Amino acid sequence: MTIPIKKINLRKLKMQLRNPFSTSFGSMNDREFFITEVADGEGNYGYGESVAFKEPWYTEETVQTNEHIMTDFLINILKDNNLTHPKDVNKLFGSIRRNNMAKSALEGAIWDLYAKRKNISLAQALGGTQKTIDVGISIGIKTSIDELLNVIEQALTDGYKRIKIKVKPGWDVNVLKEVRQHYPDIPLMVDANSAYTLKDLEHLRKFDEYRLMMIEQPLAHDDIVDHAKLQKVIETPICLDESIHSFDDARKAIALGSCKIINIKIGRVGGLSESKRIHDYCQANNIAVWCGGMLESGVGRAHNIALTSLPQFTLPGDTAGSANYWHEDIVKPEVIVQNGTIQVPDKPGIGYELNEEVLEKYTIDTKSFIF
Ligand code: OSB
Ligand code: MG
Repeated sequence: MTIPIKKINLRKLKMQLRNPFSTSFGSMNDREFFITEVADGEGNYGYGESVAFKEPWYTEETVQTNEHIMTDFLINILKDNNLTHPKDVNKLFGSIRRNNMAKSALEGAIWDLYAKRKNISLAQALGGTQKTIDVGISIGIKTSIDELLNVIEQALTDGYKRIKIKVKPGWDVNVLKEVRQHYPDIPLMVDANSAYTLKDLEHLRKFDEYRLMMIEQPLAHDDIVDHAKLQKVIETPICLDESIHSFDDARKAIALGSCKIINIKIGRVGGLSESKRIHDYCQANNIAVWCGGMLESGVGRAHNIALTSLPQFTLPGDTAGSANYWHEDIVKPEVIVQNGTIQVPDKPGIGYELNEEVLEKYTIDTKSFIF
């Protein structure tokens, strides 16, 4: 049965973060993004979220390129097609190179619509099995180690199952030493967002002493060769984030031994279908996966939760609760973390309602496409 697409709304939002978020590449105070809404003309609405930042420092995509690619290319492609299953959207978008976050924003809304039309949860539509998911928290670079220790203390009190701290040259082993002095046994990992090169190899070996669950993306954003060299000489498992944009990227990285763990971000790999393909391959090849985050609103967060219900998501992800990011979230109920876990919703689709009042408050632009 075809999925009728009668109307697409692109709603641009701007929301202030509760706390600035700093990484090795820069700092963010607010988020701009699109909520995509796909209507079937029969009373069902599917929702997605674009996750690119304003600046192209995580990947090359931006809020503006997302808008350009969706409005000038992807929506036209959807206009002319009779889709029967959301797994076919990525193939349909195949004539457009990369721009995975733009693709994912629309594909995600179609997955939600598909699940709602079938009256099943998005998790169920994807083949998810876990009823609750374990989550950790990603803590940005702070102005002092004391400040970082306070944030870690709060995160542990809140029950998060693992602590990820961002590192960069000058804010790494010195910080780890203090953190381990205070918390010798907590599940701890670091994310470098490509801040090092193989010239830092001896320095990176020093991380081994701190018994980290993993080191995320230590080397270049587009590398899998140097990471393989590094993994041979360090104990700490390497997790790739920025380097993985597709199933084939994952397959090649695993073949080379560039990582032992993969951070799957739905937007970075072009959608839920590609995320699931990577998941299935990792499951068959004994590579642990977890779900990364892009400081999403509740809609993107709901997609992350549904994906994480798949069985190979055995490590806690970065899907922290709404309150970690926002004064108020655009979904009802907000995403709640209890004892470091989130309940996977069993309502149809993403399983969260849009909070129209909050949505309206943060909307700065809306464009409609009627088919
Ligand atoms: O590398 O995972 C990353 C945030 C912005 C850009 C890149 C990353 C991150 C995070 C935060 O680590 C994840 C989140 O809490 O959503
Ligand atoms: Mg990362």
